[in-house]
Amino acid sequence: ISQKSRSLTVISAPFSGGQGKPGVDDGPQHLLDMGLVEQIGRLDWTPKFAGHLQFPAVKNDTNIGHVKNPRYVSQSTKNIYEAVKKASTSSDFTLTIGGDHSIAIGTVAGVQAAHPDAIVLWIDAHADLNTPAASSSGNLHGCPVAFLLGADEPLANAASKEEADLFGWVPHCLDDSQLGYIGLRDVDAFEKQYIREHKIAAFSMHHVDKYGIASVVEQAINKLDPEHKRPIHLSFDVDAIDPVYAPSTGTPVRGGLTWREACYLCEAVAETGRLVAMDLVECNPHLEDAKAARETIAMGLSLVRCALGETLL
Ligand code: HAR
Ligand code: MN
Ligand code: MN
Ligand code: MN
Repeated sequence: ISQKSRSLTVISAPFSGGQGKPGVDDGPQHLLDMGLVEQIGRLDWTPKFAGHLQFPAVKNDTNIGHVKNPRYVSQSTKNIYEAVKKASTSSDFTLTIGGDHSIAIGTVAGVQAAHPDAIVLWIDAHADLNTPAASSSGNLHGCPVAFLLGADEPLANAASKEEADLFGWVPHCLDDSQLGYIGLRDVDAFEKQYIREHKIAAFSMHHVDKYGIASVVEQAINKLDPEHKRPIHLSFDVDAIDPVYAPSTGTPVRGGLTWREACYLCEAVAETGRLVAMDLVECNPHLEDAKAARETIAMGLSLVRCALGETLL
């Protein structure tokens, strides 16, 4: 199927409040500086850069229980939700560049608003499925999937009902059967139990070793969408990739996808012709040295190009 001149909106979400390391908010600018929009324009897409979303600071954003930056994350991801909903309704493809993975609270909910039947492929070393109560770190980038599935409870130890319901606006838009993981290798006990009990399609690095990446992508898509007709949202956390290739990220875990496995995954999804949205998150150019940062950003750019069909003949 020709993808000639399909419209694509690039949304920048320079947000770092879902975790503790500054610099991940500078990921979008580095991706843009290294040529993101020009590279997309050379493929069969017409990109439009929608600008950097703004995330006004929240005063007195004290922890609720052990949950960090709760008001800031709620408000910012709501902005992202509105922007992604608008873009997904009006253009063929929405690319959101982060930022930490908490931004996916907004991107997934926004894409689901336009494409309620879309399946979500969550490519990550982590499951990001902790409820705020189950999270041991209190970092909300470890929680987006719990909000989207509706596994979350009102926040414990809140001073008021309004505060307890800070994430009550997040639509429970994902069904267990709409979500598939690839690349997992650092999953908390609560998350493992949830994945088992809810029979979520989850392919860890063990499965990538055992079956190979081509089979894993095929198995994941077959399980979520046996009739091969549903739109696909790819939420790609760069820490799914081995730190050898993507070192500048906040929570690196050894034993990840190789450069080619990561690109292959994106190519295979592109090949379906049904990809409608992609997130690229957790590139932190302020971590490691300048060379490592450049390599990480270059990896991210390759993923985007592969997902947009660059290597398909
Ligand atoms: N599971 C851990 C937590 O909840 C670590 C999460 C790290 N998350 C990301 N995004 N880097 O995938 O804190
Ligand atoms: Mn993640
Ligand atoms: Mn991760
Ligand atoms: Mn909820």
